Amino acid sequence: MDLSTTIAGVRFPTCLMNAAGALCVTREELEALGRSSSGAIVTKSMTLEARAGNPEPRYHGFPGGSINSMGLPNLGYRAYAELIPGLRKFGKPVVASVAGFSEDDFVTIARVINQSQPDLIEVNLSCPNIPGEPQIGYDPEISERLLQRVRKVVTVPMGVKLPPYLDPAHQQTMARVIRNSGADFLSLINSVGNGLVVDPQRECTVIKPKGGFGGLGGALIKPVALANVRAFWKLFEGRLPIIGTGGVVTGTDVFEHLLCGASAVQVGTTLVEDGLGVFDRLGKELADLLTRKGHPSPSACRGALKEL
Ligand code: RRO
Repeated sequence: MDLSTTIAGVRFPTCLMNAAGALCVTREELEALGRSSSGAIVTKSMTLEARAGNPEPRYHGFPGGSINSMGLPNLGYRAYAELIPGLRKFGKPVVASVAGFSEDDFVTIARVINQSQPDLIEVNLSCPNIPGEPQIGYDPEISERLLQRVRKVVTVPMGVKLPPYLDPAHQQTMARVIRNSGADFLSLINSVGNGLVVDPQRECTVIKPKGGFGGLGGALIKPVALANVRAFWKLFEGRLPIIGTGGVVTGTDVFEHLLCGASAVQVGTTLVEDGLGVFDRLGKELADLLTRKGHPSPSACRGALKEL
């Protein structure tokens, strides 16, 4: 079955891809994504300068999901600007994830990265793991100003990676921000920030930074991810493409994201846990499920969730 999808006019050979942060920091990792069955190469969120990230242990997987406080380890935007043209040979979209510590950082990075011609830019407003730095996406005013500035320097499609919102009022406010910023797509959701996982045996935290607090991912966040995909799908009446992220472990999870309104799906925790073979498995599971249910393509069931 053809699992391809189109987002903001860009064709993806399959609707499954890595989430920013998962196996996508180094040239080797990005090229391995290029050779894999991922439908895109999404980079690690990049900052002005290269960063080693937070002290280890900073990622912990467990049966229900994962907790991380990576702290934005990345090569710095200049390195990615040099790498991106060479990644295009893999024949799939390259998505540059842009972060920063100030509004000016985002604008500087976006301007230069845009010139290296990724197929899309994803603006990360939702890193939960920098000590003392609140998640930008929880401040609508700063988010709007920042996005409007970035929009002015970006000519490729611009998307926004948002944190999870747990109240419809917050989703409505952010939908207004997104509308006013001219974003071309949304990626929903980043990890559920500042969770805490405890090891009762050792009576301690499982990651070191920030006293053990970190972003939650994997199966346990699926309902929050689906709720945000669905809420924004409705707020934009299906007219703004959404990449669903959160809790994708099986082809059925992908299907649920599609039903809620996603045009494509990113895989984070399960990619880190299972490796690059996950895209073949998920693709097969999704194709089998769609065939069994009589849906001709992923887009045929997009947003088609029935309400009781
Ligand atoms: O690097 C991280 O700690 C990180 C980032 Br930038 C992000 O956006 N989401 C996340 O869970 N971890």
